[in-house]
Amino acid sequence: MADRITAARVIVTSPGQNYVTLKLETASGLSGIGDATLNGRELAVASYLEDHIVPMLIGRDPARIEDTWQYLYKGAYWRRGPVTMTAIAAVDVALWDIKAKAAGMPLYQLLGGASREHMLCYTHADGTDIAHALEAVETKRQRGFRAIRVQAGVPGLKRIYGVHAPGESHDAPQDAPSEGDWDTPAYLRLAPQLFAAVRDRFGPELTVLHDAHHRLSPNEAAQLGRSLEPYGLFWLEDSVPAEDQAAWRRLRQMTTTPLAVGEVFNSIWDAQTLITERLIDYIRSTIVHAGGITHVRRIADLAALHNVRTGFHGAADISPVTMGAALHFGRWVPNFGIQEYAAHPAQASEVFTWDWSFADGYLHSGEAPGHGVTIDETAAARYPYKRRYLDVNRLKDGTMWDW
Ligand code: CS2
Ligand code: MG
Repeated sequence: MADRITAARVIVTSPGQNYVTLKLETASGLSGIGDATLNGRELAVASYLEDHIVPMLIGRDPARIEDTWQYLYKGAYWRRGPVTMTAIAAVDVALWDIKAKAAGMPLYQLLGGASREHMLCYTHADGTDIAHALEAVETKRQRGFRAIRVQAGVPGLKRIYGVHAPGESHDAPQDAPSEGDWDTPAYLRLAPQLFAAVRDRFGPELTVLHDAHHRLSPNEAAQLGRSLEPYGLFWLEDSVPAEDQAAWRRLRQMTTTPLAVGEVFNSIWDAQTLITERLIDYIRSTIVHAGGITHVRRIADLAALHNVRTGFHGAADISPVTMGAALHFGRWVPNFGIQEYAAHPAQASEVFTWDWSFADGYLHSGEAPGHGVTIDETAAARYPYKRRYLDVNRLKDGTMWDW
């Protein structure tokens, strides 16, 4: 007799970072979890799940992953969007977790088995200036990382993107976003100096990456890409706004620096032109924000046909649950490129347990049945939700800019 879903709970917790997790339980005693974290808009997804999806899940056969995906996607009528696709992803990943546990297999076996034993990952090295960025690179190298994203503060600006000012709390509740400032010409002068210094100190073999966070025009991004060509970046990420496909077309003609984009995408339709016209080298859409394993598998297959590789988003707001799912996916996906890995806050390990691990520059999926990540609901309750926002950014004259 088919199993059925008997319980579905949304767990919102903030162990140093807000995480939303969906837990499903079945009549046969299995359980699975999926990540539903949308940084800065967490409660919208929690409500979408609790108020609209959970009632539909009770009684469904957990084995019918594809049908459930189509039911939630087509059934909503209002397709796509980050809230919808993150909610669908949470259900999808929890169902894959259950299916793999029912089979007694690590999840990557259900996807088609291992294409590799471990996944190359990159982490972040940020410095308030070039000298501090080089120190940060050295620290990360000593921890075993072989690939490092390097960002440095731009002279005259308050902060490096995504990095809070000294003394500013990372997890105090907020009623409004922090504000940063931005100066494109100053940034375009700094970036080649930064990577010249990185190559000078660490030599040609270190794998280096850089993220421009959607702040440039095509022409500015082309100047940046060209000025970085001598330093052989693994990729230049999010140089122009992700949704401006014509901008990518122009940029692609103007630089040979490899290009990555997609952390803000939530469906294959966001990436279709970029992939099929081969305007990018790496697609960063990840499981939690792009409809789960069921949908990201379609994106990865389209990418494989067009010689585009994966490079999934893995900042600290990508919960340990998505990291587990991404590493099982990465174990299988033939066109794997790299996995981002910025460590989670220390308290996250009180709430989640995970079977994946890092050693010597690589991430390992683990061999536990399912995706190998669990949540302790009692520990989660000790860390109540705190309203937090992603930063916003303004030009020096006050104009709202991309962050
Ligand atoms: C960044 C992230 O990791 C990255 O590449 O762009 O820091 C991103 O800004 C956050 O994860 C957004 O939640
Ligand atoms: Mg990024």
